[in-house]
Amino acid sequence: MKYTLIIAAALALCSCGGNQHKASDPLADSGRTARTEQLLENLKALGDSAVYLFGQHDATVYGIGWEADYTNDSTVHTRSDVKSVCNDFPALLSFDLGHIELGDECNLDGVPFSRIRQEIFAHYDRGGMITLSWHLDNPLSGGSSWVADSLRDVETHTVAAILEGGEKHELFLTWLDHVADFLNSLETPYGVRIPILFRPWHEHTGSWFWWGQQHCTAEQYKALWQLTVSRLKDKGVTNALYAYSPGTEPDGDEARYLERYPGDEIIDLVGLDCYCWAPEADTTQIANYAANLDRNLATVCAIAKQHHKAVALTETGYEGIKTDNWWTSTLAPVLSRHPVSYVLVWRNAHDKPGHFFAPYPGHPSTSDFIRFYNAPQTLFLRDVNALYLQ
Ligand code: BMA
Repeated sequence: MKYTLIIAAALALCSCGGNQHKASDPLADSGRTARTEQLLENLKALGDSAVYLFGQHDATVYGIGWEADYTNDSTVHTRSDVKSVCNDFPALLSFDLGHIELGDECNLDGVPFSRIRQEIFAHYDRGGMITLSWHLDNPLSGGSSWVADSLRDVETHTVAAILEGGEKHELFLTWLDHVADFLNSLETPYGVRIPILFRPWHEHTGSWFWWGQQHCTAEQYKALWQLTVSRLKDKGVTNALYAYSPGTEPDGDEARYLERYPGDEIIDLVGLDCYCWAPEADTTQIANYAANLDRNLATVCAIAKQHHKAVALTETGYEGIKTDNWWTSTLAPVLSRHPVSYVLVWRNAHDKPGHFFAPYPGHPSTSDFIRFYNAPQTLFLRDVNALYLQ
């Protein structure tokens, strides 16, 4: 059944319909690589099918009770909590570029960028898909992505300061160039630039990040996107798709969802970040999450259709997964009503107790997660590999 649905989806996730291991990496008319455009087509096709990819942030670099040995290359892509539970990797891996702008060796969660690059190569070689977020620091205050109350006045001026004419514009261009260098460095030994879904400036409908709702105008936010995409393009980036992923603040309202939408010429995928934070299996809060997710996904999927965009649940999860059957009783039923291309859960932090979003061996939701894994609709890495074998 699972494979019938997969074949019905008729996809090859990152392949260009032929042998991906060839030296040439042709450009499409859009100026991006043909493989990057193909990834977009595949994501759209997934949206038209009943199946969706499962992904996790930082899945292969650490989990509950372990952290990869970053000094040992042979440990690349060998472990993840998801694999320990269901003997398969997520089809989609997500990593974060926060602190690449500073020229740091490691990202904000302590993962070396060199390791992230290796994980990306390994996952691509295995037929998986990669997305990158960017929790960058504040170029004006020197603080993090998160707004500090004591610096509120500065934070509120940051987007204006990095746009053209602003006092931090030149600095910010160098920050974008670090991102461009990283994306351009994702070239395989056989000359292929690995297609990436880049997802900066996320959850901007809330105000916890310095690019959030209360810290810039809609015009400034859109200009920030324009600047980002045009600078990366000028720097030769040909392997990036761009995802727009607000939080749930639009609350199902199309106009609010689109208030800061940078435009069809910039965005490839529309999404939504929506979390379940219920303490100790609070059934009312879990039901509220499901209703909230349902309402917001309906809007995002409608917008995707109108604008001919791919669509995904770009971040979700129940922190601590405090009910045993959350996967098949809460998440899957909502997803079955909305044609998303993927669902991504956030990280299993090794150094922040209780901050995890996928089960690990011994966690009470493992058997439910295995049911979710076996469901016909969910695609993990092996399912995606099966597509290559067609
Ligand atoms: C957040 C939390 C933080 C983390 C950040 C970037 O949602 O998980 O602990 O630093 O994402 O990964």
